[in-house]
Amino acid sequence: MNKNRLNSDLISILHLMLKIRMIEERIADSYSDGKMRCPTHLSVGQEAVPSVLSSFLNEKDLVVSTHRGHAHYIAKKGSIPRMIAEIYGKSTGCSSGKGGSMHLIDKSVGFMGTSAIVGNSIPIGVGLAMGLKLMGSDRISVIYFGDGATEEGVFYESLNFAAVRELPILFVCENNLYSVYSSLSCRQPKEREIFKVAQSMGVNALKMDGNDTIGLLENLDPIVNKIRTTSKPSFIECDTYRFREHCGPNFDDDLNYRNEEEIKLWKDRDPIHNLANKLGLTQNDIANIKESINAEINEAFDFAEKSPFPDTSEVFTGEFSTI
Ligand SMILES: Cc1ncc(C[n+]2csc(CCOP(=O)(O)OP(=O)(O)O)c2C)c(N)n1
Ligand SMILES: [Mg+2]
Repeated sequence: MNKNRLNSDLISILHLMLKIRMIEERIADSYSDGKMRCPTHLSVGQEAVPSVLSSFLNEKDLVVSTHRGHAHYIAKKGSIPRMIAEIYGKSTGCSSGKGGSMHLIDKSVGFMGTSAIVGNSIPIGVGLAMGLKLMGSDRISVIYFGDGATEEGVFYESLNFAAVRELPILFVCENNLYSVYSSLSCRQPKEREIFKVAQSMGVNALKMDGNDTIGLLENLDPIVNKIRTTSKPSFIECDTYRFREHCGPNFDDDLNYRNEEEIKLWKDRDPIHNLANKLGLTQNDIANIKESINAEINEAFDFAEKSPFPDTSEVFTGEFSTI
């Protein structure tokens, strides 16, 4: 990639990472107002992977995600006012106010949904890829999931099916080392690596530093290209870390399930600060970018606050199943 292209891509990625972080921090700051009545899982600290990946996806590519899906939704260009309205339970929300933070969908940009059931969106992303393949398109399906989801049976079935049917899928495992308060080291054999499980099942799989924006940008380009041209799946395991509590707007480090040294190590690896430093941006430059993003966030929250709640007549509409 030439240097100018690299720099302009990195500025856009920094902008997107900042936007995701600022939106989530505004959610955290406003949560105690009591107007967002759904559980919310923030991705603060984990912005790099979806932000970089967005450079290689277009509107027609399909994405599914998890309970921790705000960053994935925003990076796929899902409507921000409609996401905030969804978290406020308003009828203008992207799921008509009935899903909340863990059930985001914006089909107009190929964001096909998130789910509160760990591992549940993996087979949905595989089915979407099968549809794309049958249509003979070069679109791809991206499936985001956490390290905890790799402990679900459906993860193995889905990988096997994707490998044997040669489906155009990018499996993205965001390994933040924890499932709720349980560390990976007490849930999976210490010497086993997640990406090697995918490799052993016949899927092209690599491990990456999920906080190294430049490394991600260089590595993801050929991987996404390969999926489009060969229509075969690839798997990436990206190490990363959430800065806030598992679920909610606060910090849960007082519970001592993560030690101080580890938290500090990952805070030093903050993808936003590190990229801003590498690009030589001053505090003033960052303040200017933040100002433009703030206006957009204010509008989104204003839209959500002013929107109506769904009417009771809508209780049984738009659901997967009705009685
Ligand atoms: C099938 C199922 N089992 C358990 C839960 C409870 N649960 C909610 S989030 C979560 C952690 C999942 O960890 P991971 O996949 O690593 O995602 P992360 O929260 O770290 O982003 C668990 C166990 C659930 N929602 N669904
Ligand atoms: Mg995890």
